[in-house]
Amino acid sequence: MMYTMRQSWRWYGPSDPVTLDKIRQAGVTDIVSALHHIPNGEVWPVEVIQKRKAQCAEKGLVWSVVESVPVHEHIKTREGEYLRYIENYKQTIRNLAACDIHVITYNFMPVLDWTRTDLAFGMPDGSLALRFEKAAFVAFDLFILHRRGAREDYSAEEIARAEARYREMSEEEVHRLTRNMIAGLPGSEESFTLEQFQAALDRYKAVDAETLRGNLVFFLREVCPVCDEVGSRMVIHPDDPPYPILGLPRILSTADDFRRLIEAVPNPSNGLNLCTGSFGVRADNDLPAMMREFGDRIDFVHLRATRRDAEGNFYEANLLEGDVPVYEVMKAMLEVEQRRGYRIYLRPDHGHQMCDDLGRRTNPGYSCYGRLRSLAELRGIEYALISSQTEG
Ligand code: DNO
Repeated sequence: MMYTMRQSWRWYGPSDPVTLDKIRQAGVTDIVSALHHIPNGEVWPVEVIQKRKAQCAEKGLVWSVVESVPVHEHIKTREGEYLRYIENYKQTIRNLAACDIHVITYNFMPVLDWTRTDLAFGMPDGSLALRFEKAAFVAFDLFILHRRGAREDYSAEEIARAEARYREMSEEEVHRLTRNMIAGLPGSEESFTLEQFQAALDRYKAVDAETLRGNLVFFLREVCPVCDEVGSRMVIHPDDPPYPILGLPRILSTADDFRRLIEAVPNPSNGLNLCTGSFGVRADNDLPAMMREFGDRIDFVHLRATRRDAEGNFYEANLLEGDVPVYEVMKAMLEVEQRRGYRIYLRPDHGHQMCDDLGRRTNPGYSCYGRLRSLAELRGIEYALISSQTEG
């Protein structure tokens, strides 16, 4: 059986409880990783990249996708030493290319990378999922963080619901919620105290969505020519969740956002990481259509399914039971791959904590069994798609 997708797996490095020996047994060929110990904004030296590559190669795996080279906050707000950080970013791109790593994931979300209120939401089958609960989130914003001006962002009904939710929280739950919000989920690289967090939010006072978009365009106009030269591609990860939170601007939540980005920066290296779970939280994102429209620029896909409700809550569902039309996305992806003659890197994302991973330390969303389950399902879909093509 020839698979078209390049099966990959996120590995957080030597401290990841899901080791390379286990990943090898998942049957993937490629590793998605990052040098998490290097501070945001600094250059990734060739020797350090090579060392990580060698660790993977020893187990027969290839480190081929970076997730992420973080974009320093000063680049997002265009202040302080942002020009130096951009030069450093360019050097990192060159160094990665010298080590044959050409797909670079990044995001342009202010302050926080991805956000969840609950990291252990009980599913009916006994496994645990990640969840974003609107009322808990608003309760955090209004009654724990006491963010300045927060009340203006919510309706009277949302405030009442959050107040009731807050009143029923135990001290322990308040503590846990606070940690989930500001202590940094895996990969986000930054964590805060409540005071630091408010200060970080304040730095975006004068940065509205159009300013932030302009800053992203400025950044890409600087780094994309370097990528074009060394044959690499920057793939932007969408906002998660895909709407404004905490008064912060958002600029990559819809198909139109990406359309605007490639109009402003048409370089071939300006690419997209199609994260179906993030985009899929919005009912107005047509994921198979996005795969078809932007396919030429999609080198990396995160396949996971979220399930949303009318109140604005969502949780990470079993892959085939969420709002994401996984079969149609895979079908569109296969068409894109065949047209381009390119095998897209795909990784299972945010699995449930289940089976032997329950009760063990796992990086939230990055359990072993949950992701294995998703990967097996993805393979099955592709296997069936390819088999039915050759039948016809
Ligand atoms: C969460 C991840 C994100 C992603 C970054 C990319 O699980 O998908 O943290 O890695 O946003 O820069």
